[in-house]
Parts: sequence; structure tokens; C-alpha cells
Amino acid sequence: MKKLKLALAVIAIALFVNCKSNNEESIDASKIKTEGEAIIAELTSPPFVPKPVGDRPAKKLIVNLEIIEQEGEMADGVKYMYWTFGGTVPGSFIRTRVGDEIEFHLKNHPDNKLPHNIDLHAVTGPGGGAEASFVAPGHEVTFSFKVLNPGLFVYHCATAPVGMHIANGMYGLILVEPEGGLPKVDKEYYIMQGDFYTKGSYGEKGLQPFDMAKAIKEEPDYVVFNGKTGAITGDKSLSAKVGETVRLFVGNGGPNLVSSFHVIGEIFDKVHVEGGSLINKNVQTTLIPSGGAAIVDFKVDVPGNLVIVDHSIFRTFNKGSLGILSVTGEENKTLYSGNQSDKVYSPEGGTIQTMPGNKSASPKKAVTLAERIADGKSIYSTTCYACHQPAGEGIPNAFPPLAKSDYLNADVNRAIDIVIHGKTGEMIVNGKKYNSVMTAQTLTDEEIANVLTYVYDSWGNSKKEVTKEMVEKVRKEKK
Ligand code: HEC
Ligand SMILES: [Cu+2]
Repeated sequence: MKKLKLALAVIAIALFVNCKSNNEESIDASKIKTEGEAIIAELTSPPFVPKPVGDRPAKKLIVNLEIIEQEGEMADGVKYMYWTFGGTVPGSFIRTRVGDEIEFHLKNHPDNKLPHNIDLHAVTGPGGGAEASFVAPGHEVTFSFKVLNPGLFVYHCATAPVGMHIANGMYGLILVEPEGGLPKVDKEYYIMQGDFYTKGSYGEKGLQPFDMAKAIKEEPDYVVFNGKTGAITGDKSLSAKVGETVRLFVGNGGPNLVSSFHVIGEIFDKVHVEGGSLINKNVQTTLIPSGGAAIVDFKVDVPGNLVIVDHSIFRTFNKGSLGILSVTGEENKTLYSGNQSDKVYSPEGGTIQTMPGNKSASPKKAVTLAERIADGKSIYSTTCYACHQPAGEGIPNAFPPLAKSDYLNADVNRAIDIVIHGKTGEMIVNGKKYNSVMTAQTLTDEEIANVLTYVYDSWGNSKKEVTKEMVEKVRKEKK
């Protein structure tokens, strides 16, 4: 009997402690009083976010958001008529804290053609504000709400046809920080995924109208971060230094697709699952529903380009959902060594012993030019062709052509360097702009010589022979 009582007491204490740790959630935010003068909310364009709220008290916060319908560029040479909150896709980032009273001014620019409104998922009230905020071109509406729940929330237009307004870019994020703010980090960025439906297929030039039939079938031509391909690559890449903590506020505007959000070469230390208060740790890929969000925190420990993707990976390589977080700083060979050794693997037990690191013992040494080309062809068909295509024709806007490539033919050392080290950033091949990522190829110098000789010998290229010595030289010069 005594034992039973003791057990019950332990359970009771455990429950009590448990309740206490969830206390943060049970504060009645509707009772938080605002203090001092009203302030005007700082709004930012992606990929930037306003300053953290820190320990400021709850306030009356005035948000001025302007709707602008304007033509923009979806991809190189591909124009699209975007409908925006604040002139960008996603719309301006709004940062608040629990208990703030928001006085929301929604302005519809007089040059716009259509009425719009806003549904903020952070609003407790009918339509998330949509009913109160319906606004015609040349008008401004005002409505107010108190933010009660901490978290990262999507806002979007909810004017009929709702799907079309969202598909044209009318979404963004509003962050409600808890009392005292989120834990401090070194870098914060704003990313939002969206799917787009155009009359022409991926990469087709000119002004592309919205395609309702494709939207209904949920077959987008573009799946992108921040409204267009390449919005966060090349010189627009996100950046951080080794040792810094990074926080990404990630939203998914949809209208249709769910995002399998992943950063290649990183593990999320912390994820606010679905943008709420539940924290998951040590996450590889986090699912972000359409109309949902997540906050992901991680520390960057080694330098390099981290590739931000929707891991439904055809979207990344063929529809545009690719971004870069460029990390600079000191290498740490204990955390990541890079390629340490690449030697001949012979399951039957080879008779030729290979010295570690001595790549010249590769048995595939070509003697004649014909042998070099034959070996290069087989390397090409296993290593390069998935991206550059069987006849070197490439894929428009994704992978540049190697066939009759002016870029390739102009500079052999540059081509060797690209195959050794990979390449990212803008390049122009045969008059077309590419801004993507080619991963470094782990090939021996001999193999690189052979595959490039094959490429130079094929498809109307300039018929150069690339030798192992040439590759070695580039490897030494461009470490
Ligand atoms: C994962 C896809 C991928 C693979 C595999 C790949 N490449 Fe690339 N390659 C690219 C991309 C993307 C670019 C453009 C990079 C940029 O935009 O900065 C590129 C650019 C190039 C260029 C310069 C541009 C041009 O068209 O002349 C050469 C040369 C090249 N690659 C050769 C190769 C060779 C040879 C191989 C095989 C050993 C190979 N690539 C494998 C994706 C790939
Ligand atoms: Cu709208």
C-alpha cells in the first residue's frame, strides 16, 4: 500500500513537472498588454529578415503593405506577370512578437488590374483577415488583430480564383516571436518555395501567361525558391562563415506541391516543425506543407557551397528549386577530409599493387589517341551524360551543351579545372546564360584527360588532345 502511494506521488510530481515545462504555451497572450507608442513595422524583401524583436515589450505595430502587379523574370529570358505583396515573391517579411497588436494597412496600387486581399495564418479570426481586407485597385483598407500564437506563419491572397492569386506569387511569411525572442543566431535568411504554371514549358522564352489547366493537374513547369530560378545562387547566394549559426525561415507558398526541404552537406541541428513550437533535432530533410513553414537552425562547420534543394530532386535539377549557401573560412580536415584516396578496387585481388595516392598506376593508361578517345567515351557515358546528355546537347537552362560549345573550345585549361573542381556561378555558353552547379568529378588525371579528349573530338568541337600532364599542371596551379 505504501509503495502504491509512493508510486502515485512520483507520477503526480512527474505530471506537474511536465505541465510546468509546457507553461510557455499556456500563457494567455490575449491578456498581454501593449506598452508605449505604436511603432512602424520594418518590412524586408527576401532573402532578408527584419531585426529580431529581442526583449521588447508587446506593442502596437503598424504594417504598411502594398500590392503590386508587375512583370518579372522567372528564368533567363522567361518573363512572368507576378502579383506581389510589396514588390517581391515571396512578399515582405513581417516580424512581430506574441501580444503585439497589428494595425494592418493593405494598399492596392492604382495601376493594378485586380482586387486582392490577405489571409494571414497568424490571425485568429474569420478568413485570417481575408474578409476584412478585400481591396480594389487604388484603395487602402485597414484592419487590426492581436497575435496570440508564437510561430512562423504563411500569409497569402485569398481572392477568387484563390489558386491563381497564389500561383502568381501572392504569399509571404509573418513571424511571431515568443516572449523574449528566439535564441540568438549569427545569420538569418528568408526562403520560400513556390510552384509556377506557364503556357510554355520550362525555359521557353518570352512573356509566359499562367496556365490554369496545368495548375489544376498540379504539373508545374517551375518549382523555385524566392519566385524565380537562380534567386539565391551565384552572386545572390546566401553566405555565412565557418563557425557561425544560421537560421532559415522557410515557407512554402504552393499553391500545390509539398516541399522536402534539404540542405546538401548539412544536418539541421534544430527544426521548429511546421513553424510551431515543437522542436525536432538532428534532421536531414524536413517536410513543409503547402501553406506551411519551418524554422531550421544549424551551425556551419566547414567551408564550401551548401546546396539548398527540394529533395523531390527532379524539381531541383529540372524545375529550378536550387539555392546556395556559400560558407567561407578555415577547413577542418577532422570534420571533413575531402577525397583522401582513390585507388583501384579489384574484388578478385589484383596482381598489380597500387601505391596509395599513386594514381599513375591506373591500368587504364591510354597509349594511342584512339584508345584515349575510346576510354573517354565510356567515362562520358557513365559520368557526364546524365547532365550533359548523350550527344552533349545539354538541357536548356539547366545543363550547358558540350556539343559545339564556344565556352569549352575557348579555353582548355578552364575546362580541365571545371572537371577537377566543379563549377558554380554564372557562365554564358553559346549565348545562353547558365547559373547552376556542376559537382566536382572524382576522376583520376588520366580519366579527366581521356573524357575531355573524347568531348573535344566529338559533336563538332575543336579536336584537342588533352593529356594527363596537362591535367596535372592545372591541378597544381589551381589548388
Ligand atoms: C550533375 C550534373 C553534371 C555532371 C555529372 C557533369 N556536369 Fe559539367 N556542368 C554541369 C553544369 C550545371 C554546368 C554549368 C555550371 C555553372 O552554371 O556554373 C557544367 C559545365 C560544364 C562545362 C563548361 C560549360 C560548357 O558547356 O562548355 C564543361 C566543359 C563540363 N561541364 C564538362 C563536364 C564533363 C566532361 C563531365 C563528366 C566528366 C561533366 N561536365 C559532368 C553539370 C554537370
Ligand atoms: Cu490577389
